[in-house]
Amino acid sequence: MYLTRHSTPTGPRWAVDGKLLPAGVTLSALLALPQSQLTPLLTEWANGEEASGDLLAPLDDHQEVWGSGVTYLRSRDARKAESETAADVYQQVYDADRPEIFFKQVGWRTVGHGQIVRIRADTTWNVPEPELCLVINAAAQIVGYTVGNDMSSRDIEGENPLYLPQAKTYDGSAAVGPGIRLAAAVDQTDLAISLEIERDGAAAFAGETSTGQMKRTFPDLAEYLMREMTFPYGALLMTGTGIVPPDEFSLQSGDITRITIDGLTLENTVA
Ligand code: DO4
Ligand code: MG
Repeated sequence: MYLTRHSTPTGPRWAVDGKLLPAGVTLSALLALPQSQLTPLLTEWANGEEASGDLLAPLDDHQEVWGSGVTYLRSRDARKAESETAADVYQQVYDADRPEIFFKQVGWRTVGHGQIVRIRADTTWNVPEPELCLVINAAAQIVGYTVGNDMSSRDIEGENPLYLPQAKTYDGSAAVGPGIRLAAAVDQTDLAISLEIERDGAAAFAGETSTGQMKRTFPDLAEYLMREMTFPYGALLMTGTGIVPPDEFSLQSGDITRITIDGLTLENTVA
C-alpha cells in the first residue's frame, strides 16, 4: 500500500494507492493507530475518488523528521576526512552501541518531491544525503518508509561537530517523498539506493549503495529514537547515508538531485 498527500482546492488530502481517503484523515491520525488496525482501515477506504493535484511532502505539521548518522562505512570515512580536529568522534560513534540520532526538521518546514531544496549562503561545500526514511507510529512500530534527502553543509560540520545543527537544519534542508510505502521493518533490509545529480542537463555525480551495507538495523535506530520520547503522531527517521560524492564535489544552484530507493524517486532542484 502506498500513501500520498495531494494539494487540492480544499486543502491537503491523503490518498492510498491513488484513491482519496475521506476528507479530514491525516497522517497524524493514521500513525496514532497500531499497525494491526492501519492496514484494515486503509483497505476499507481504498475505493475513494481518484486522487489528483500536486504531490506534497508526505507528512503533516505534527511529525518531526529525525536523522541518524554514521551508519555506513562511507559516511564514517567521509566525516573523518572532512573533520581535521575531531575525526575520532566519527570512528567512536560508528563503533559504539548507541547510534548518532539528531533532530533534522519539523514537518511544516520539510519539502516534498518536485519542491526546492537549498544550500546555505554561508557555506562552500554542500551535498545531498540519500537516505531511507522510516515512518514510525506512536507505538514505536515501523509502518513504512519513504525516500529522504538529508541536505548537509560539509564545511560547517567539518569545522566543529558541535555545529551539526547548523550544517543540517535550515530552510530547505530536508526533503522526503514522493509517498510512503507501507511495509514492515522486516521487508526493508536490503533495498537499493541510488543518487544522481544533474547539472546543466548532464550527470555531475552518480552513486549507489544498498541498505544491506548499513552497520545498524532499522528497529535498533527506531528504538533509540523512541526510547525516552513520546511521538503521539508518529515520526520520520532518516537512517544515514551510504553515498557521499568525492570531496571536490559541491552542489550548485540549479542542480537536480534524484534519489531512488526500490523504485521510489524523490527529485528536487537546488534553489
Ligand atoms: O555525523 C554527522 C551526520 C551524519 C549523517 O547525516 C549521515 O551519516 O548520514
Ligand atoms: Mg545524513
